[in-house]
Amino acid sequence: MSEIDLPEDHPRYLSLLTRHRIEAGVDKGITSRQGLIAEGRGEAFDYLLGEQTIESADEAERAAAAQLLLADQPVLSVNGNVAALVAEEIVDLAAAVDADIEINLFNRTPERMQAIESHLHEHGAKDVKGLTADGRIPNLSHERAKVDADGIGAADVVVVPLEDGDRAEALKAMGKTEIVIDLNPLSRSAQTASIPIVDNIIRAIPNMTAHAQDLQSVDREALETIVEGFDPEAALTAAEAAIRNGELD
Ligand code: PTJ
Repeated sequence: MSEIDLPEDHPRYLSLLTRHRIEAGVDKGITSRQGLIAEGRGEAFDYLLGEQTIESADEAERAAAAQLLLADQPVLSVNGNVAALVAEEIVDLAAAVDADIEINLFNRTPERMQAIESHLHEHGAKDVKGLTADGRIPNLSHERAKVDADGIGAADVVVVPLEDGDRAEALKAMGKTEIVIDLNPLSRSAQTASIPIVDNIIRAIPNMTAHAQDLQSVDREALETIVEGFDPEAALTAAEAAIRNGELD
């Protein structure tokens, strides 16, 4: 038995664990109520994918790990859904690729920023960025424009999970390489990404960490070959085909 009082081999385990974590996130002041709606939308796509990491997503996760290992200053961006779902897993990925963790919220309030910072600390994070907010993403009018100048502001590679596309577009315009995690292959952020990962974040982040650990001792040239060999268009097409044509049991 585990966090949700269900055996891990139960067929609905991951889906129920996800719901439980999101609900707990709302209770703890981490996740916004809109986050519940976002989770529902994600679940529908995941259901159509068979609640599994499809081959093209695994390839994207490997390319993302290689890209993060190549980066000078990678940052993992965390919102209220990400913090609730994968706090510990984000800390592990940050350690595996030597990345910073930065909180960036659509519904930004000091209370939620503090609650998420504490939650990440409870799950092992040492330094959490985002609260200084001394930088701005140009041409973005809402709260998501607020970044740390030495965090997302200075990053060359940013992991952008679970959000709609205007910040993704603005970050791209700043010349940053984006890795997007989103179960909707048609979302603007997935379409904007250099590496779109169409997978549930609850599976994607641990798999990226596992790939990063496998690739730890690989030389730069081989890492570059993995990144260059990745085709974002093909990954999105494969994900959309899996969703549209998936055979449900
Ligand atoms: O915490 P805040 O204030 O920054 O707000 C965060 C939310 C998620 C509420 C905000 O970013 C939002 O409204 O996002 P959207 O526009 O609903 O987009 C969320 C995207 O993430 C949708 O395309 C969903 O399909 C997708 N998604 C939801 N849950 C998951 C997911 N993708 C991967 N894994 C999930 N578990």
